[in-house]
Amino acid sequence: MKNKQRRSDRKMSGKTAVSFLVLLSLTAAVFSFSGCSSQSASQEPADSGDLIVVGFSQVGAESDWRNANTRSMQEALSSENGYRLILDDAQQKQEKQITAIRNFINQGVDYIVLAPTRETGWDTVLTEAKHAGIPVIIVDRMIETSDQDLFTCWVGSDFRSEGDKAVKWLEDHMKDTPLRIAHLQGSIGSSAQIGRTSGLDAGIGAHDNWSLVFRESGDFTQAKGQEMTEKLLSSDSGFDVLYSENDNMTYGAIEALESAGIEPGRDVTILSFDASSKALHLILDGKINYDVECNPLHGPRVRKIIEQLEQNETPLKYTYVEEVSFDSTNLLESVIEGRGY
Ligand code: GYE
Repeated sequence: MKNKQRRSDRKMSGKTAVSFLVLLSLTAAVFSFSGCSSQSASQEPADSGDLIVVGFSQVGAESDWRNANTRSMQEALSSENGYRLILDDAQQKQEKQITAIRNFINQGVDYIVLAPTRETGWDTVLTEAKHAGIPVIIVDRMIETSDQDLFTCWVGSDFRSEGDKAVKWLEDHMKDTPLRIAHLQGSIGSSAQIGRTSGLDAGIGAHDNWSLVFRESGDFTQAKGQEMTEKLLSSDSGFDVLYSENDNMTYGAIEALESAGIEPGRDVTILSFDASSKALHLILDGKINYDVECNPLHGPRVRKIIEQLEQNETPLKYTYVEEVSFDSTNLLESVIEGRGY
């Protein structure tokens, strides 16, 4: 088995490299202090005995969804479960992810897991990983590449179908009403943004009496969601619906609306994505009308894929997670309690 072999090779070469590194880092410590946490991707060789070493390049910490996703990976790929997880937080920057992947390659990790900030621009670095013989598992968002062999498999959500669900809910609940729609987009170029935006665009294209009155990116953060909603409120556009591509931007939008004396969920129909427990409480409070679930708990799914690869089995190339959605008619307290994010 390729990766088991890699682990034993690493164990041997790691011993030499580690003593060299101890010397090197002692010298370096005299001159500098990097402030890096032990979990970040450094140049240190991955000497972890029999543990399976996984380098995880995470998008950032921009949302509750993202933090739940990070926790899920940490729990599933823990040392008790036989893993050493090297987590790198890219602070929503693709360049940082590319550097992290190169560091993982230099460290000789067994697997690379990538949650990509955006869809395009991965071919060069993934070719490097391929040449190093390191399997790459893509998680959450998708990448766009002409060479499907640059990654082993992908697990995540169908973002276009999430957008379609929100549009369908609007059709069902606001029937023939003319709708002025304000749109908060996620991080531009990410699959989550592309899919959710294309669902809305298709909906607008299919209804003569729906119009898009505002569109800005809130980068999936609460602060920017609030800022962009304030911008919307200071413009002249009236709006009936706010289509917000994640819950954190929605929380920011709700703050801005309430400060302006507008009742979210009543004066304006609010559609959101992720369905984290805080947002589900806001449905019960009547402030969010509809929330499309996007499940962040990918840790066990990634672990299962790695276990398959360790057994020389071939995991499915694409795994779409099943997801539901909620409004006040199907949401029960018990759903929120057992949620995990
Ligand atoms: O919806 C958002 C996060 O890629 C599905 O990224 C993920 C999105 C999620 O920041 O909250």
